[in-house]
Amino acid sequence: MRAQVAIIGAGPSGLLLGQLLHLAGIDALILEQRSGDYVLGRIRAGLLEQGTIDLLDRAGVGARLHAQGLVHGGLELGFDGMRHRVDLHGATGKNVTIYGQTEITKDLMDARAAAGANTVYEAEDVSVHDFDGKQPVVRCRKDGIEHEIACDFIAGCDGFHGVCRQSAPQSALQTYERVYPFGWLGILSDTPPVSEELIYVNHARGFALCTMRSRTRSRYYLQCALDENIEAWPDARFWDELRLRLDEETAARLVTGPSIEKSIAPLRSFVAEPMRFGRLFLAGDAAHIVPPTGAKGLNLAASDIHYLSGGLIDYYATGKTAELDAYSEKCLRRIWQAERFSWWMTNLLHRFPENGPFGEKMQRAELEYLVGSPAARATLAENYVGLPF
Ligand code: RFL
Ligand code: PHB
Repeated sequence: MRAQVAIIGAGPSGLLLGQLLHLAGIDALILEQRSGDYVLGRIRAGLLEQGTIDLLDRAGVGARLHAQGLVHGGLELGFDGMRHRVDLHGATGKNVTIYGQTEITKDLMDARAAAGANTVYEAEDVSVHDFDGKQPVVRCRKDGIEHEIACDFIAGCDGFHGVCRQSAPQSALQTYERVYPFGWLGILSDTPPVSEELIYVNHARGFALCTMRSRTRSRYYLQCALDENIEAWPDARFWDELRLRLDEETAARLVTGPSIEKSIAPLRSFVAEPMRFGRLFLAGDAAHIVPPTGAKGLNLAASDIHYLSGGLIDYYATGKTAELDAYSEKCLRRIWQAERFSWWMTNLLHRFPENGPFGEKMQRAELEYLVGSPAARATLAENYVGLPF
C-alpha cells in the first residue's frame, strides 16, 4: 500500500488533518487502533475557541456546529458562596462555543466517509519506521493480515499513550511534566444545565465545574482523590457533593437525574519537544497534555493541525519545506502559552492540601484581585478565548 501521508490515530487531530489534506487533493490514509464506535463513545472536550471553529469551517464540517453549538460570551467564577461573571466578549470581542468533541468527531467521520477517504479502524500493532530517511514505512495488522504502507510523511496523531512519540529517538526527545495530586470525576446527564454559562468553583471541599453539551444535557465535574473508586460514587452521592460545593442559589436550581456516563480523569501537564523527527510529526495529545481546567486540549490539537496541514499543503504545492521546518517551533510557542494558562487556572481553582493555609490565602487574594480588577479579568479572558494562531 502507498499513501502520501500516513496518519496514526482517528481522534480529532487525525480526522481534522485527514479532511484538510483531502480538500487539498493530498492522499492521506488514517490508521486507528480502536473501532469507530469506541472512538465516538469517548466523552471528552466540550468547549471550542473561535480559531478552532474557523478551522472546522475551513475543513467544511462547520454546519451542524453553527446550528447546534451554544455560543457563550462569558463564564462565572464561584467562591465564598458567591458567583462573579467574567465578560469574555466584553474583554476580547470573542466568544467560545460549547459543542462536544463527540459531535466534532462524528462530523469529521461523516465528511471522510462522504469523500470516500480511507480510515482503517481496528488496526493492530501499528508501528512507524524509517522516518529519518526519505521513505518512511508504517506497518500494521488488520484482520490477521500484515500490511506495510510506504509514505512521504507520518503524522503521529495517536494521543498521549500512542506509539509515535515512543518511536522517536529518545535521546532527541525532551519531556516536561507535572502530575497533579488529584483527578476530575465527571458525569454526563440528560438534565437541563444549571446555568446558561459555565461555572468554575473554588470550594474548601474541592473544585467543581458546571458545564454542558446542549440545553438538555449537562456535564459536571468534581475534584476528587487520584485513587478514588468510581464504584463509591453512585449518582446520589455525586449530586449531594456537587450541591455542597455550589452557592446556595445555584444548588437550589440544580436539576438532577440519572448519569449516562461517569468517569475519572487524572490531571497532567506534559510537553514533548521537539514535535518533529525527520518525516515524523507529532500533533495534539501525542505531543502535549494540559489539565482540562483551561479547556485547551482540543483547541491546541486544532492549532497544531493548522500548522501541520499548512506545511504539508505548501510542500505538495511548491516543494518547499520552510513551513514544515518551522512546524515544531511555531506549535510549541503557542503550546507553552496554553500550558501556562491551564496550569494557572488549575492552581487558582483546586484544593492543594500540601500548599497549606498560606497557599489558600494566595488563592483567595488572586480570586479577589480577579473580581476587583478589569485588567486581571481581561488577562483571563484573552487566554480563555484562545491566543491567535
Ligand atoms: P485523542 O483524542 O486521544 O486521539 C488519539 C487517537 O489515536 C488512537 N491511537 C492509536 N491508533 C493507532 N495505533 C496506535 N498505536 C494508537 N494509539 C492511540 C486512539 O485510539 C485515539 O483514537 O488525541 P487527539 O486527536 O490529539 O485529540 C486531543 C483531544 O482528545 C484532547 O486534547 C481533549 O479531549 C482534551 N480535553 C478538552 N479539550 C478542550 O479543548 N476543551 C475541553 O473542554 C476539554 N475537556 C478534555 C476535556 C479531556 C478530558 N479527558 C478525559 C482527558 C475534559 C476531559 C475530562
Ligand atoms: C467540558 O464541557 O467538558 C469542559 C468545559 C470546560 C473545561 C473543561 C471541560 O474547562
